[in-house]
Amino acid sequence: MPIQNVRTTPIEGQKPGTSGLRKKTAVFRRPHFLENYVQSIFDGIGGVEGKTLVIGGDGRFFNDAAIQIILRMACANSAAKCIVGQGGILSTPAASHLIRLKKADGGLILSASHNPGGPDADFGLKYNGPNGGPATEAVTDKIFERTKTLAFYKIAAAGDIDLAQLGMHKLEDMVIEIVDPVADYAELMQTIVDFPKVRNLFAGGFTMCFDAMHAVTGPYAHTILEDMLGAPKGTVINGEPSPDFGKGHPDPNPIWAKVLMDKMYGADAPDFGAASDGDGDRNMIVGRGAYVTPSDSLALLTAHAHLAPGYRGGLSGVARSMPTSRAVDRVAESLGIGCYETPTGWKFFGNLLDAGKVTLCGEESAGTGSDHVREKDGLWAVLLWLNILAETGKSVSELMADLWQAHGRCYYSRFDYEDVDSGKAEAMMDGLRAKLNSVAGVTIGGLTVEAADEFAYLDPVDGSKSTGQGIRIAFEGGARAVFRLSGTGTQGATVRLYLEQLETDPGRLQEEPEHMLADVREAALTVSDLTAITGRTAPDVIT
Ligand code: VG1
Ligand code: CO
Repeated sequence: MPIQNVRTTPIEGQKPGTSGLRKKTAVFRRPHFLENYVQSIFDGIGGVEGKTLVIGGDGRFFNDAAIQIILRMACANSAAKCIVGQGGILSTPAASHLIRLKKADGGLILSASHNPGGPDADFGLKYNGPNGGPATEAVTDKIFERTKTLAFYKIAAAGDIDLAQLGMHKLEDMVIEIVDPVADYAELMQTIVDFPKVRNLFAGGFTMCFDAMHAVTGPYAHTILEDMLGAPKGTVINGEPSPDFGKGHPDPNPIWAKVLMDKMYGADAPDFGAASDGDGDRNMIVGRGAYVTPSDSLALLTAHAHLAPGYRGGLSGVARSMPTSRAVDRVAESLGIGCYETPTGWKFFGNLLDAGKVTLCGEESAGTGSDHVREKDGLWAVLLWLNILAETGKSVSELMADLWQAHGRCYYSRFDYEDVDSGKAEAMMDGLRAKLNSVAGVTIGGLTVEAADEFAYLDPVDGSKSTGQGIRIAFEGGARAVFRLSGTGTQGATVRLYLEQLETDPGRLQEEPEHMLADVREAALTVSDLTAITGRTAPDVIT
């Protein structure tokens, strides 16, 4: 077999972040960069000899070329089989499902998620384990350690595989199966959501706009929403995946999904709007004139999931990432089910899901999911919403008003300060850290600090501990500010400031979030000295 053992040297900076390794595309295309990282993954998981891997990505620039390299390397490392989405396409949740369905040993997902794509933009790669979920920290640590000692990588000297051709292919001894990226996923959705009910909803004239943002969910949404559920053609917009996402920023939030927002707040707004991100794991939900924060969406889905066939028996428990608002905690309490608080990043939900401790989980960053896969799942969340809208006959804003009446409303907002000098961002976090022990009881800008700490997580399933997961400051009266540094950026540091204020007064449930969060924002800026230390007077993005 024409296997080459290529001599290489360790490349710095190959430490996986919140969700795999993300870098500028140009960095990924440097000599040996991708190859080193792939070999480190293979070595870090104990080799791939005889194993089956699922491979696919969000279709961004370099997706196909990178897949060809990965296939040649899997072959040279004696993998038995690779299952690849046609055209190299697999949404992140669909890849997770395929790993589980085909009982594969793991998968490689090529994506930088909501980051822009193109030769001058971002690329990413992550490894998911046999449960279909992102590698745990123990595994990513091993991969990173390997990147520091790597001396050789193995690659087969072979030509390209035609990724457009469905069916079985061979690369030396390795089998490559090219599969329809949508079919199995669509089938799974039908076991969870009441398709006939949602079809009736659309047949009755219910209108919707789904913005695929030129990213991977286009084909999934066309098939499921328009072909299977009978939503009129044109319901899905920007449904053709493109390597640079139509030069857009495929991040489903009110800033980047402005076209959809304008539609939903305009005169002829459809009944329901939704969007998904680059790799299809995020979702944005918006009703007619009613944006739903991801934290509230998680709470709403928790309250009503039993209306969908997949969750008829109720939920075993729920989990949210630490910065996600505590709205879901209040719903969980009323349902009498467990509620877990984990660090940011989907990898921390895997053990809870595997152990059956939780059924639903979510993050403030537009991620919601359940035990049907081991990734967050954008289109699934949209379908579950549709099921709930169909069952209740209520509008999005009516559902939200009911939820707030019953549980109070957690006003919520996230401020992102992007491309901050890393040293300054660290200095701000250090400054906060130094105050943690002395700040309780102190009144800042009218709010009194109740408790402050740096979040650490003890995994209740495997006992592993993750420290340094964000600084949280709780104030009396139900306000909270959380500070973290992003682990997905590719340039400088991104400071995330998460603000929350609980309101239970029935007369104050329809206020402007900006107004309701003014005090906690001031307190957070004061206690952190953010403006003085980073030089930033305003966030780049508010969601
Ligand atoms: C961000 C979000 C986090 C999410 C992660 C990956 O991480 O805050 O909630 O899990 O992106 O999502 P960070 O470290 O930048 O805050 V995705 O859709 O980019 O895979
Ligand atoms: Co994503």
